[in-house]
Amino acid sequence: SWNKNLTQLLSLINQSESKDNYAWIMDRIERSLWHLWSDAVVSFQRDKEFLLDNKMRSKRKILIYLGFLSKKSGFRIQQSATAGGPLGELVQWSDILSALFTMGHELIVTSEYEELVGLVLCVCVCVCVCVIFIFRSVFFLCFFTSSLYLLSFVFSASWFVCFCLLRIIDTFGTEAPYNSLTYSKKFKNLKTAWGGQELDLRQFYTMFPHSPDNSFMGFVVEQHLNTTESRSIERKQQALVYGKSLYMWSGMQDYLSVISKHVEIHATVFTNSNEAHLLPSFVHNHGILSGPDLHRLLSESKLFIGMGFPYEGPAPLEAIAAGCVFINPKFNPPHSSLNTKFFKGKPTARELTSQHPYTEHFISNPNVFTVDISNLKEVERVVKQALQLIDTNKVKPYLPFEFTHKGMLQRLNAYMEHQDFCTPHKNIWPPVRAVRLLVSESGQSCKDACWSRNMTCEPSHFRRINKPQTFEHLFSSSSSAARPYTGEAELHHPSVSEKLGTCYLQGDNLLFSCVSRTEGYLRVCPCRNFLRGQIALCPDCL
Ligand code: U2F
Repeated sequence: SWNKNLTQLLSLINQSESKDNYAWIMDRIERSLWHLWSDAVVSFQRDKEFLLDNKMRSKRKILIYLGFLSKKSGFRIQQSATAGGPLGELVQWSDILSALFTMGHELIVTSEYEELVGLVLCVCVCVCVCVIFIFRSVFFLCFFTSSLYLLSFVFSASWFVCFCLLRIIDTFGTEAPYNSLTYSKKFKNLKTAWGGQELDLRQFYTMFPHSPDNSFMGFVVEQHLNTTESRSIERKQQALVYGKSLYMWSGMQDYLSVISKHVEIHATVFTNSNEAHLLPSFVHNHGILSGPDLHRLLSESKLFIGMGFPYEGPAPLEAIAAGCVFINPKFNPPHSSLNTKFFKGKPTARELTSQHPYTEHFISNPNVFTVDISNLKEVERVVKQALQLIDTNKVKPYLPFEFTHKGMLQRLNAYMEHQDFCTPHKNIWPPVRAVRLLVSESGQSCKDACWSRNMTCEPSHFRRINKPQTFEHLFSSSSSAARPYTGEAELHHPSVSEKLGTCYLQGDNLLFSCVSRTEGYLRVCPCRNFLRGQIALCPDCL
């Protein structure tokens, strides 16, 4: 059944040896956000929407390991939370804990390695003894891929049993060539400390729906003010700059000066007492604010100004939900692990066309303007246009459903109920009826091919369609269709070569990929439709 007892959740976290490191997380869970989880459940029950027949939902034992919060990791995430350090991950961890707890699962939370060893051994013994009954009711959530090496050591003999139970929270995502050890060994630039795990790519859960190959976990966008309250706040001729650390401001003087001709510039940047003079003189700095204060400031502002970093954080969604227009710096050429230090060593070559690709592609005008910030004329034009749209009430606060409490509960519940990486052939999800086969253009990825027909690539069906019959069905007139080449381990298979019309099956299950593409090849793609505002799910997925 659903669990609305906040005290129980907090005491569960409090039992952890390194509980001091959970202060920011506890604060987010405790303050106004908690009642919103309960409201989301009530609203689902009232509307009799999906899943709420409790008999249908299974209660699981979930071990949650937040390795980065351990004392030994030395990352000091909690300590830097009020000094401009990364908060995005803390946001997501708080929300995952809240959502799983609300859903009524039994949680064990730890971030200390020694504690983990005991817990995992205990769980693995159960798994080995009662594998058939237990594996579907145990669910591991492990943070950050490097922790996996530690875990594999702990699991030892039980590793193969436990492997399919892992869920990895992986902010920026993992792509097939980095995930496969054999393939990544072939190319020097594919070997990374975070890759080579050889899991099903959907066992990696990302912050945004970066790629259909991984599962989109997401988080909840915080909204402090109810609509009546926020309507009564008067929007001033002001902009808030997105950058809570001083180093993010380097080289931004000219860009911000142009904007400051039209609006007053505000900031929430952490500075030591001797650093305040490093900010441009026209900036009103509030220092790092608490969630509610930040949201009030957003509701009073018209623009939220990106400066290129941090990449893909929660703040632009909060600003857009508060009614600001987000000025999103465009990247040309796009930033990726091939050309940007921040992404070096991350197991993905995904290209960011702007600071915040989700807002660029899924939200866009009038809430978001993606602009080349080195082109000051263009910046000024866009700022004027955005201000005019706000002043004429043409910009409405917007929050995609997938970032609401209900959206996250719906998604996570579907994953918990349906994703099965232990016997994936038996429990194929989404069901076959949700999927359509499509042949891409030459050199096009399945992600793009499906998207061009208003669908998303569905990687869970690659294995099922990787058969000669698929080609016979798709290319009944082609002579080579009946005899596709097998055993070819290339990222773009299953596919057809444009010149020769030769058909290829994928020879390595670990290389199935929605995002891969090669000039001269037409990809064979499983695509599915999706719910409005919830790309991870489809009508038949619930
Ligand atoms: C992203 O992490 P960040 O922490 O840099 O992401 P932000 O978008 O700046 O903000 C995270 C939260 O911090 C809050 C704000 C957001 O919910 O409301 N906050 C605040 O409480 N007080 C303030 O004064 C300012 C912000 C991303 F999420 C990570 O995954 C990446 O690793 C990182 C680097 O790209 O960027």
